[in-house]
Amino acid sequence: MKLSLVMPARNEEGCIATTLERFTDVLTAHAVDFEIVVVDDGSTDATADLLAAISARRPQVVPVTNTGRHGFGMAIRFGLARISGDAVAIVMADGSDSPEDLLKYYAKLQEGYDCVFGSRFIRGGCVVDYPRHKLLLNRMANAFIRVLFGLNFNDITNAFKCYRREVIAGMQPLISPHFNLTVEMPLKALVRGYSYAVVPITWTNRAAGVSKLKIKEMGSRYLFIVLYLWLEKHLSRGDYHRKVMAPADERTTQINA
Ligand SMILES: Nc1nc2c(ncn2[C@@H]2O[C@H](COP(=O)(O)OP(=O)(O)O)[C@@H](O)[C@H]2O)c(=O)[nH]1
Ligand SMILES: [Mg+2]
Repeated sequence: MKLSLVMPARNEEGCIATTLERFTDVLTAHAVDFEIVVVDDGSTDATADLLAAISARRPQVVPVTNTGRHGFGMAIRFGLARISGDAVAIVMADGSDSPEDLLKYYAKLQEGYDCVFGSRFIRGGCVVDYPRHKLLLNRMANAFIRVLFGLNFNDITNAFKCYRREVIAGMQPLISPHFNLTVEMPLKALVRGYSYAVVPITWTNRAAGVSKLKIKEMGSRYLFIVLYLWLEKHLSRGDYHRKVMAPADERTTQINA
């Protein structure tokens, strides 16, 4: 099974080389067939030059430039339309996510799950250096989502998750342009009936560069996407459920078109 990583990167000159080395080293050492689609959209620092140099040395690294509208969600969607793998993991460029955790995801996929989600907030998981105000908001948002959707899973808002290719096809059309895509993807997969496994993961705050998440601007957008999926779950009468969707092949062709 080939694994594609989609990695959004904006002004990550301080982190991108180390992140790519860590992932390529660990995945290569474990004989995983993989590619890393790195989506630069509008970096004004040396990110693009670094990506060109790294991909010349490491052929699994595939840099692409988002020529359309910018934004975290737009960049990931641009990358998703360009993967060649059987499954995809969304991975941050700032080094927050761990390649060892990705190996756990890969193992779970091989057990047959449609999606694999990590949690930083279950036994065995942890956060290192998580900003305090963000942690508080994160826990409140996740508690809200859990109650609204009746979930046991408690880390919907983290982007680092893994999906089979058919699930990405079944999620279309993705509509979030910003960080709210991190909530749209897993909630949509759940509402549309795909299976998932949960594994404990570690998250480490970036060692260089600055966070681009602006919580004030994002609050209403997160709420919008949560309520949209709540409406789909309760009012759409299963119209978008995996069982009534077109065959996966057809949908994959559509997103690649
Ligand atoms: N392509 C792209 N990547 C972005 C954008 N905003 C953030 N990122 C990337 O998304 C990841 C997470 O962003 P980050 O600023 O670390 O957010 P935080 O960890 O939530 O504070 C990093 O890899 C960023 O480079 C964007 O507008 N476009
Ligand atoms: Mg970060």
